[in-house]
Amino acid sequence: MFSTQDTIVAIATPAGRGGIGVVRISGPSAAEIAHKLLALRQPLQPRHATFARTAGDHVVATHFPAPHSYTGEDVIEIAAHGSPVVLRQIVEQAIGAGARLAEPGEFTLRAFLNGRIDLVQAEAVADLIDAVTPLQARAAFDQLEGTLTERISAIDAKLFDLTAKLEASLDFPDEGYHFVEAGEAAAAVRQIEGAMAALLCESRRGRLIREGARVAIAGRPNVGKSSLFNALLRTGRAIVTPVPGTTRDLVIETADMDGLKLELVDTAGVRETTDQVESEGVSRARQAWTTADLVLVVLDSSRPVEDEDVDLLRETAATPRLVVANKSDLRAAWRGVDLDPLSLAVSTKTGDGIDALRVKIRAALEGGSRVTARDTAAVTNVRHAALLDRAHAAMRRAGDALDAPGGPVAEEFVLTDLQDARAALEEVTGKRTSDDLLRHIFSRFCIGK
Ligand SMILES: Nc1nc2c(ncn2[C@@H]2O[C@H](COP(=O)(O)OP(=O)(O)OP(=O)(O)O)[C@@H](O)[C@H]2O)c(=O)[nH]1
Ligand SMILES: [Mg+2]
Repeated sequence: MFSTQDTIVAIATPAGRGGIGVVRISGPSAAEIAHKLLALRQPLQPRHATFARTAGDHVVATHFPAPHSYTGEDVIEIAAHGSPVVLRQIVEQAIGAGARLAEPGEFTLRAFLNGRIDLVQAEAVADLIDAVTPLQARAAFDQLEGTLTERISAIDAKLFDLTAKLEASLDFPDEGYHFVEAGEAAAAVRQIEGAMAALLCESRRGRLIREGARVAIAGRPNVGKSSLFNALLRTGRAIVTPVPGTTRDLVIETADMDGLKLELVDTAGVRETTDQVESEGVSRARQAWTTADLVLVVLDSSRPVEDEDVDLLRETAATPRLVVANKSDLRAAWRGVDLDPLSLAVSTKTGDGIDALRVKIRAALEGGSRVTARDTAAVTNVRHAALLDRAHAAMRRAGDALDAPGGPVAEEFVLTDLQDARAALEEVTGKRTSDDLLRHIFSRFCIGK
């Protein structure tokens, strides 16, 4: 279904005006099409920038001959002035000369189909483009470099070795476990299972890097939720007034907290109300807490604790949360209140405790495993995590079968599980794929990539 026989063209730079804009042509007729378009007297020199003219602009064209190009095919890149009109004209002329408009991600798809990169690397390209924090970009770049692929290949190599020995044993049905002892096989299975578990363990951290976390702010009216939201974002994004019930809708902003992408959600203060608008706001607030990775429960320490505060603490007790006692610049009205040990005093007015709160937020989200810029070769992608999970479960079944109390079960059964594990690993790197999967993965790319 995915043909690489034709030549594709697209604008590779973002939509809109810019200093320069690049049109990329890839495929067997790329050079020929460029020739017609640029009215060249001589062929373009490989990897040399050549000044040329199209019908409507002065351009610089570069030829990357196959296989040493992004797609592994003949590629011509034409850098023109960054005018959408001019760039569109060049694309139209290329189409007139025999090219076809590229689908989203088709250049990268071709790089994959031509064996330039594997599926993990192709997905990393999209992640790199979508990265909003330096840490996300770093994790994606590591995957693009093939670090994750290497770790998976190392596991797969051991699995292959074991599978081969067990398969060979099948040819000697009477003896059983001819080329590898059952005990030895069990040890190998456990070792592979351990390596997979280690990768999976990092996937929570990886997901945090890639997808970021949602942090919702909860509390009664006027405790300073919007003030805290603004303080954490260092902006005046949400409206703050002395009037209880100021915030009525969810206010959502993305923040970069030391490289961690946070989606911060300010919510309406919870209270019993007959106001239709406010009551809708309160129900949205509750919904936001339940879908958040972490809830910041804000209390006002300058006012005595009331039943409603206790209710709120009880309501959020089961969700991962941090209790924030705001307005520490005012005289404290609390005495002997039994608060969550994780609670923290802050003042959004003076900025007191805000940095300490940031540290606590990160620690709470990371759940013990520090997310650092080093060693980011983690599993960041849900697709990869799901497949590794499947492989891991299959290895556990194989291990249990080998360690069965009545003696190891026959090789055939163990082999089924090992093959299942291998199939899952091969789906991660794309050795095994389907058109549907590829279509799904590449549909998230932009055109021209
Ligand atoms: N002294 C003092 N006042 C604060 C502090 N934080 C917020 N305030 C004040 O408390 C009032 C309410 O602040 P908001 O941030 O609007 O409170 P909120 O929880 O978002 O209120 P609703 O949106 O009505 O639920 C405003 O007058 C703020 O200036 C603080 O740390 N110290
Ligand atoms: Mg508010």
